[in-house]
Amino acid sequence: MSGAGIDLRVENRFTIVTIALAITSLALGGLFGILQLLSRTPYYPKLVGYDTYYTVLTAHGVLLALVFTTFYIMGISTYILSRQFQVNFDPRMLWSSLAVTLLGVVLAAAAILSGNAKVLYTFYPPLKGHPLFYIGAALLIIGSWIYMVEVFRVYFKWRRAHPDAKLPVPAFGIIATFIIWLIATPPVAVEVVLLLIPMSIFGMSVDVLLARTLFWWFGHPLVYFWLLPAIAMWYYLAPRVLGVPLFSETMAKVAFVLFIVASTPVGLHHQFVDPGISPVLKFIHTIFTFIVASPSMLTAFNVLATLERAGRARGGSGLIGWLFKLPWTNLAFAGIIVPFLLFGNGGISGIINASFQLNTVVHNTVWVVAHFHTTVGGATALTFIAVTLLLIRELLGRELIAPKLAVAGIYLWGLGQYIFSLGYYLAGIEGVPRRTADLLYGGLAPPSWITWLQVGAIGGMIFWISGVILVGIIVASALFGKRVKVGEDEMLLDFKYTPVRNGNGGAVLDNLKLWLIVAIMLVVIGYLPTLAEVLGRGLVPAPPIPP
Ligand code: HAS
Repeated sequence: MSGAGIDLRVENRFTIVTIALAITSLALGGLFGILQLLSRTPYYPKLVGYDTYYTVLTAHGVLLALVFTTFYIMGISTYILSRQFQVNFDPRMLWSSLAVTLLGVVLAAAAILSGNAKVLYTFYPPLKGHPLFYIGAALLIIGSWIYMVEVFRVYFKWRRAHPDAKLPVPAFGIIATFIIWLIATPPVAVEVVLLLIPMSIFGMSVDVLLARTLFWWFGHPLVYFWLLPAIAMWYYLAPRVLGVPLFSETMAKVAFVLFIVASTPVGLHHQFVDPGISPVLKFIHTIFTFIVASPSMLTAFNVLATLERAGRARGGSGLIGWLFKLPWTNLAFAGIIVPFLLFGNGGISGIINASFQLNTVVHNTVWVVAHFHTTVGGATALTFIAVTLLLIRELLGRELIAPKLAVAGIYLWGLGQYIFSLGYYLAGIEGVPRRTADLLYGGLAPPSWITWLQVGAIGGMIFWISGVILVGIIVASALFGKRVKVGEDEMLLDFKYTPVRNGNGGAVLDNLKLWLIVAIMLVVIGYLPTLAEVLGRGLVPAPPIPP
């Protein structure tokens, strides 16, 4: 198996193994998802008890938000960059990064599944889990760093060979993803290694505000680590499926640059109600939050304009006539448009989350659960699933066993998430709390809570069924699909790129070192005063509490 020149067998094998691990995490995480959804919905079957609920919720969040995404991004980044740059990855770096990451996942999963880490995927202290959970988390980060170093080595090797070439958009998105990872991950490593591992082993007391501030320094840019590979694939796949160029490659790169520079100094928007941090600093992070929302809106425009260009090229006319000319039954198109529309849903609720006053209404309610199921569970996860369906044919050389059912599964996922999010947005506005096993409150819960939670559960069951269908098709096709030889001209995901000379404006956009420096400066503006304030008030360590 090679792609357009160099021998890609190692990269292909790594992509197959990591995406197989990602899909396994998706399946397990999804199983925990339906267990908790039904158990927490009033008058639905209690499949798990209150105590197990928090183990199941921790497993669901860790397996999907952290494990599924990390493995998938390692795999698809290797696939994309090796083809775009025609540069081989170092097998020792690939497999050692996977080994360390996998060891971390196994240790954390052992702690969770044994019921000794009911700390949820944000592992806020003073809740204390088993040391293996935190050691596992640290290894997952270290494994991702090993991989990140290799990504940058491959990029610089390509850049040295092509100093004046334009950086292609998909590769730009992947490199931007890891620049954000480079800026975002040190604080959570400090939190886990210097605070939480000593807390879990020696019972050390931990300043909760400091730990949360370090976590959210990492926690929001984490969402763009999840989002950018999906957006990079929208930008690449849409033109290939539709037969028209992307509306604006420059706009795509401006969006990635804005993600790089503004994704990190925003974490206080997760801490609007935290005491001990001044409103001025929270307001500064709010400004950066609205800045970092803008590249998503550029993406909205860029993708929609590309769709319109394609619809009109196919004979569409009038204000919306072009919509009906788009290939809605095409698997690759469905795999772009449904995640994109889900991101419209989740992104707009993110804007509401980020509005200081509105956040006090929605914070810690199931509104936020609707927000992140349509973002990471919609835009990201569904794009990753759709691309996996395409890779089965193009990388594994197997036909999908039920391609039409796969397309239906993608639309069903979208329908289910829209119904789920409707129920949970409206329940959230009414104050229904998240991360809570019993929502009846001994019969005191308002009737409207019950109605909207049950609407959410119907949507959740629909999108869980679509997940079973899609994962089932992925596994069955990978194992039993009819073998097929896919010609290079048939490939949608060949990511082939022949270097072309950059224009002046393009050279500025491609100057990633410049954007890294700007990003670091903005992080200093956002976090130096924040840490000074948190540390300056005198630490208030809280003794650990076993969950
Ligand atoms: Fe978020 C909480 C704010 C994007 C994930 N977010 C979370 C959590 C997760 C998460 C996992 O300000 C929970 C963390 C926890 O456990 O506590 N988020 C934002 C903002 C954005 C945003 C402003 N989030 C994401 C993405 C995620 C993600 C992306 C995963 C991939 N988020 C917050 C805030 C909180 C939060 C607060 C804390 C809440 C609290 O109090 O706890 C922005 O980046 C969003 C920008 C996007 C847009 C949409 C662009 C539209 C597009 C398509 C348009 C489609 C059209 C077609 C026009 C502005 C690209 C029509 C279709 C329609 C349906 C309109």
